[in-house]
Amino acid sequence: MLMPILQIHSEDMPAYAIVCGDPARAEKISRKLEQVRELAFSREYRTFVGQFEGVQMAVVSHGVGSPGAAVCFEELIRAGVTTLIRVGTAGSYTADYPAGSVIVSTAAVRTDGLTRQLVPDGFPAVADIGVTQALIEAARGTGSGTDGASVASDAPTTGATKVGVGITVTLDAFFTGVEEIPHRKYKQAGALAAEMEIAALYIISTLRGARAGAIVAIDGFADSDLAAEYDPHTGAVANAVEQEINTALQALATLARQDQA
Ligand code: R1X
Repeated sequence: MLMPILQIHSEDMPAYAIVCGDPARAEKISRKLEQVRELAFSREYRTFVGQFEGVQMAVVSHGVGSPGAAVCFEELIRAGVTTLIRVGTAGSYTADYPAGSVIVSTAAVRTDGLTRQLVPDGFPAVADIGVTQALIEAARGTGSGTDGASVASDAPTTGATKVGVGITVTLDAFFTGVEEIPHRKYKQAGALAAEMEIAALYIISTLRGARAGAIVAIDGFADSDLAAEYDPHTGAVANAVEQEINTALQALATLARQDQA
């Protein structure tokens, strides 16, 4: 069956998918796969399939923001994907996790408009516990590891990359207007970072019976003046992105092997 917006056929789709915002990043991730094929590049949605450690998986870009990303998540699940991991970027709420860190998102605060049109207020946007555990273990190097960047399981860092685990906030507005976004309250309440798509991923996965998790590379501070200070194009951020990609690939392969056991 042809998915009308992603322009992919369900017959070509594996059960496992990495999703990311940037089509260029999808292409970069796809280079880590074997027997890779590009299935479609429709709007912001670029789809590759291939194998990682013998596991057939897809890599798909979903663009910026929850409504567009939701289209991607819905069509992937309709096409037969059952496990999704988002690899993204986010702004940090804490100096404990500066640019160059990575955070595994256990749940997302739903400040977006999209999920309000899908489920009632108060319904939680939560990650799948198995996917989250696989991400944490891969990030901390207790999994089998994809490269030399892993460290001991009790260490909170991976090479130069600090690994946090906790709640993230999903926003719609990237650049602010005249309304205040209550970053201080999210931070005081314990959220670690803010981004723009995880709530959509978790709500749609829960609604449709798929499982999902997310890992984000920190590329700045969420409550700083973005126009003046935001520079995601640093070596530290690139290193964290590389780390989260390897972590997600490893976690997805581990989950697939667990499913087959
Ligand atoms: O999720 C956010 C969005 O997709 C984080 O980065 C993008 C904006 O640059």
